[in-house]
Amino acid sequence: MIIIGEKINGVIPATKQAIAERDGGYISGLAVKQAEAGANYIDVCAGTDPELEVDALQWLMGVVQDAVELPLCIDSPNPEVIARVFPLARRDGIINSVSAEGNKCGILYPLVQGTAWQVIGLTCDDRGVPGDVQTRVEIAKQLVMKAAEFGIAPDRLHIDPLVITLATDHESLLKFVAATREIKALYPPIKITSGLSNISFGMPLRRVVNQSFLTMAMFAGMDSAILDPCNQEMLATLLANEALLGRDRLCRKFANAYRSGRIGQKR
Ligand code: THG
Repeated sequence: MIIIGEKINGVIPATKQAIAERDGGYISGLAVKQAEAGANYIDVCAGTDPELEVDALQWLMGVVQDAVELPLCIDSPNPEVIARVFPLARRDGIINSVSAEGNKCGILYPLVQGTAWQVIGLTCDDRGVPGDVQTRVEIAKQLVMKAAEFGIAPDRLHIDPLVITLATDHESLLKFVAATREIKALYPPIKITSGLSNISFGMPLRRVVNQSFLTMAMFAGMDSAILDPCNQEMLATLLANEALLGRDRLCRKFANAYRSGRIGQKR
């Protein structure tokens, strides 16, 4: 599993405050903690007003890249913002995200043409987030075909089938799983990704629901996830799932994570 660490996001109140105050120590601490917990990429999302976003993201990218060797996952709903901050990235990372909305692909795919950058593609378009499986698969096809025009092969794409809150659609997980399986059947090298927290909005015991979602999504073929690797229960579930899915010979990674205190510590 590819872990994209989510902690440097202005939706988290403490991170928002650190961004507003340009508290570099706090942000670099989050980057280091996520790297130590096993993150493969560090998501950076300013979550500020559009006019402040470029400045904030540029600052975040500098702080994170000075603190850790990991590549970034540049997270903004605004493709122009991503294009402006993109030159500051010091190593090939992930663009989060394109979708079939507006001209997002037309702005962002050319940036990564001829590089090793990867791209997250959301299955939504100008009509919004589809509630059904078939429209999501159709949008994924569009994103793949458009990527091919820029020489971007499916193995560089992470499709995010945009899980809907379970409280508003009781078949949300089932649809996510069906979309995942169909998209992977069409394009075996493609990656499927997801945030973990949307599923449980409005429910009690969100952590339990999120971990169950992680387990079922991994079983269905999810390859990467945007999550908090410092959440030890979540990380333990993820590593247990890896072992159960046959990706951890002799359970060595699981045992090492336990022995080194990355999982199983009392909080
Ligand atoms: N798909 C894609 N990108 C995304 C999302 C997605 N980017 C933003 C978001 N969804 C994923 N990022 C976050 C960041 C923080 C939180 C949730 C989603 C959050 N964190 C809490 C905290 O850190 O305090 C709790 C974390 C925990 O304990 O597990 O709320 O869906 N492509």
